[in-house]
Amino acid sequence: MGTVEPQVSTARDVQQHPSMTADAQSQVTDGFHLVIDALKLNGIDTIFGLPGIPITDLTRMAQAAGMRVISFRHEQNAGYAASIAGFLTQKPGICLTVSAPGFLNGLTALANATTNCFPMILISGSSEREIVDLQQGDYEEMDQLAIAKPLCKAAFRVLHAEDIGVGIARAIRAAVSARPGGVYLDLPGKLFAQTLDVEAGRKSLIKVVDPAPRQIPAQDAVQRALELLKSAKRPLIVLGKGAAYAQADADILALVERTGIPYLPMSMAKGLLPDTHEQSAAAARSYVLPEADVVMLVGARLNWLLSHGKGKTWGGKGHKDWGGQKFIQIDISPQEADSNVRIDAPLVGDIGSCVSALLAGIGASWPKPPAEWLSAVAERKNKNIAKMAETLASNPVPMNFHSALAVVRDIIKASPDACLVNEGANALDFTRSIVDMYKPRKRLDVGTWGVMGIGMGFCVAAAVVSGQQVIAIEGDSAFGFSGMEVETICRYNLPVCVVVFNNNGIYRGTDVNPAGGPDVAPTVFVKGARYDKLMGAFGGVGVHATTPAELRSAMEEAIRSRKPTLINAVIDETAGTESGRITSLNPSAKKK
Ligand code: FYN
Ligand code: ADP
Ligand code: MG
Repeated sequence: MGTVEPQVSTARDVQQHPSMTADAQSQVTDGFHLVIDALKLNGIDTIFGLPGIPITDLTRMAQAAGMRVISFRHEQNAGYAASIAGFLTQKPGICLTVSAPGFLNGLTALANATTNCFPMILISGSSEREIVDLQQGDYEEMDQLAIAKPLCKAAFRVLHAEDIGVGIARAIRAAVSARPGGVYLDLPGKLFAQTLDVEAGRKSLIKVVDPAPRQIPAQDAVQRALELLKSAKRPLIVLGKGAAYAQADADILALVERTGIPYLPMSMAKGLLPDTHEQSAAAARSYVLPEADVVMLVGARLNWLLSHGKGKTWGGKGHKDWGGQKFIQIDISPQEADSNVRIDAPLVGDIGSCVSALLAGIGASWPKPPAEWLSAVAERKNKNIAKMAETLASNPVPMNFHSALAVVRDIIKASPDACLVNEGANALDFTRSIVDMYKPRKRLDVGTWGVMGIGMGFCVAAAVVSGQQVIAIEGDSAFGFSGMEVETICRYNLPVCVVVFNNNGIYRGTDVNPAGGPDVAPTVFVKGARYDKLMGAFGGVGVHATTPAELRSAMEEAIRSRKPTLINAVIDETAGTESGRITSLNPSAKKK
């Protein structure tokens, strides 16, 4: 426990203390107020949620107590918002839901947060324990704690008001310490009305001291990593979203620049160093992975996104064969190493501490990688960039992903502080490789699971947390998962510009029903849908754009006005491949 004494105050102090929200007359506080006071005491000032039994009053009282309460139309979107707020701030994002169905709606986001290492706390009200446990059929009956457990880092339930402080403290520590993740906190409806003497209540709260303690790497592990790195002829650094999360931006930049090693940013690590950095090997991905001899992973896992560190992508002969690389892996989780291939130099600790320990060992005179390696990477990269520039310069009719994204690329270049939210299949993959990012933690996307539906939740949270302009590039299918939240965006008047890349369907809009019946193919939507009118319905700005010029002026106007805007960008319905760049993950039928 921390060393800071909980503030003990007299009844008179309590009456004068603006942050203590108890009923001053009766000198009692209750479960509602203790939850709010515990969150505020820990610097948590925003709740993403959806009111209903039994937490409606909690949302009202939180707002009355000066918290920002952002109310959504579906809990999943509130959950995604909370999780990305956690990623952006290193504080657990709070999602608040009602019981059973509301809880389940939030649970997908909680599981996604855990998978992505985003710190988040899902707080759900729950029904009467006695009835739930005897399965007697209560209103919204469900054993939520048991269901949440396998999907999060930790799950807690608070039954007594005097334990709220401990419950919130444990939830915060679990969410942000070591590898961050999702935490579930179950608050039965009966808890909220329980009363406690104000002073006893105050004393029961905990201000968590050092919630995410630094984890200093062992010196021998640092030496091992440095020696391996020094022996490399063709070194490569892979930066993952753990590196972005760590907020060790200056040291990571120094590590890359002082070693002179080419680096590959994972999707959400784009912009950690500007994508235009001369050491970026993003445009030579398929060259550097198999060719590198020593790879240093910084907050990136060798999961499917890195082809599990083996197979053809890494120069292995068959899909299970390892390439010849040796790996250094910097990670806060001591269990991550060897999960897919051998890690020769695991470096366990928080990224800030690990990188600064490496920098201390590297000093000022670290030899640059061999010139042949650097020039081979540069040659590949420049060839790919030139090829890309050619594609982006063409202006086909109808507009395609490339000509539309050439516009987005310019817009982000001109507004590097804007957050870019991105989901879809082709809309995701093309945006990732075409739109350069210039600043850390500005690209927010589908992450480890490739989940669809993060779009509007991420937009709301990014705008609320950063106050900056948000631009979302959405496939028309992806947008559908959270589209109703454009009302939320309008309600809070957030500076969000949503661009829907509308090609009439999932992947593309041209599939036909093989059976010839009246139903359209499963991947096809209403042709020529006007998503812009959805935004108009709630008072935002809707624009129908069929050319890059129209798209450009609509985006520029959205940024200038900071008004909620939705641009229906009409894309060639034949453009787009099945699942974008991960077509190969589709099992192919043996029987045709
Ligand atoms: C990258 N590339 C570039 C640039 N950046 N070329 C020119 N200029 C620039 N700036 C090149 C890069 O070298 C690759 O070419 C190619 O563009 C693609 O780069 P990317 O996106 O980095 O690499 P790739 O192979 O697609 O990465 C694999 C992946 C990625 C699995 C990490 O596909 C990914 O993050 N996918 C997420 C998919 C997802 O979640 N989908 C949602 C579900 S969709 P080569 O080097 O020539 O290969 C449901 O169906
Ligand atoms: P990407 O998908 O970008 O490759 P991953 O989500 O797979 O990134 O990997 C992120 C890794 O970063 C996880 O293994 C996680 O344990 C680690 N991580 C997260 N935060 C920190 C931190 N502060 N210090 C060290 N490692 C971290
Ligand atoms: Mg589509």
